[in-house]
Amino acid sequence: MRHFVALMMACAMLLAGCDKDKPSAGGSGKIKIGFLVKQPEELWFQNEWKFAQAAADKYGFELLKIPAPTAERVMTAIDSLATQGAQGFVICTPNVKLGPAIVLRAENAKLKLMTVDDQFVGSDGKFMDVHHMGISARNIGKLVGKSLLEEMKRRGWTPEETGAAILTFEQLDTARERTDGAVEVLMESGFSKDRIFRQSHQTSDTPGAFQATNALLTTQPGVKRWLVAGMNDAVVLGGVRAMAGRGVKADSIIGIGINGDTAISEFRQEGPNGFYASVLLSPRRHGYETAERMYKWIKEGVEPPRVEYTSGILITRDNYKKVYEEQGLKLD
Ligand code: FCA
Repeated sequence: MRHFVALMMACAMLLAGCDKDKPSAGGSGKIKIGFLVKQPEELWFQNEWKFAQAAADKYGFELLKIPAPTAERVMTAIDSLATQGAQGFVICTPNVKLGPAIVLRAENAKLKLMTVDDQFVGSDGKFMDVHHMGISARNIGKLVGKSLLEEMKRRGWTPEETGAAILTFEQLDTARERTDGAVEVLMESGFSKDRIFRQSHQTSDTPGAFQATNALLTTQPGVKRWLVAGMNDAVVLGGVRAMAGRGVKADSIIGIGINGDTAISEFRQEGPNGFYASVLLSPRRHGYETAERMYKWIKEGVEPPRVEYTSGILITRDNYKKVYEEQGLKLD
C-alpha cells in the first residue's frame, strides 16, 4: 500500500511538471519569444539581447536568448522553441542562404518569424519577403568613406601616400554594401583605384580581419599611411591591430568601424590609437523594437513593418559620451 501511495504521488508530480511545460500557444501561459543570434560573443549581439530583455521585462513575456552560430544550431533551436511552447522568434542567421530552410521550419513549427541585421536570401539570390529590421548599409558605408577622407585631409595626408585597406566579407549583403559604400565615396573624391586594397576575410570577427590584414600588408610593404574600413568594429579592430603589429605607427592609421561598440574600449585607451571613429548603430532599436514587434504581432495581431533600415551616427573619442547619452545608451 505504501508503495502504491508513493507511486501515485510520483505520477501526480510528474503530471503537474508536464502540465507546467505544456505548449502555451493560445492558452493563458506567458508568451515566449526566441532571440537567436549568429555570434553571441560579439558585443553587438549581447547588446541586442540586453535590449530585447528590456522589452520582455516591460511587456511580461519570456525571452529565450539562443546562441545560433551554425545551421544545425538554428534548426535545433527552432524545434526546441516549438516544444517549449514559444510563439515566435527573431533571428540574425549565421548564413543568409539558410533563409528558405528556416522559413519552412518555422512554418512547420507554427512560429512567427522576423529577421534582424542580416536579411534572408532566397534561392533566386534575392532578399526574401520576411519581416526584417536591418541597417541602411550603403549610406552607413558612405558615411565611413566621407569621414575617412575628412580626417585624412585634416591630417594633411595626400591620396598618393595613403592606402585604403577595405576589409570585405562579400558573402553577406549588409557587409558588402557597407564596404562598397565606403569605396564609392573614396573613388568619387579622386582616391586612386590602385590605392584601394580590397582584402576579404574568412570569418567576420577580429581574428579573421587580423589575418586578412597581415596578408595585405605583406603584399604592400611600401604603404606608410593607411585608412581602414570594414563591416563592423570587430573587423576594423583586427585591421588596426595587425597594422600596429607590423610597425605602422598609430598616428599613420585612420580606422573607422561600424556598430559603435568595440570602438568604445579603444576610445578609452590612453595614447595614440589607430581606431579613430565608428558609426554608432542602434542596438536598442534592433533588440528592443524587434522583440516588441514580435510580441505585439503574437499578442495583438499587429503585423510589424515588412522592412525597415535604421541609420547611424559618427562617434569619435571626442563626442562618444555625449552621443551615447543623447541616444539613451549607457556606457558600461
Ligand atoms: C551584422 C554584423 C553586426 C552588426 C549588424 C547590424 O549582423 O555582423 O556586427 O553590424 O550587422
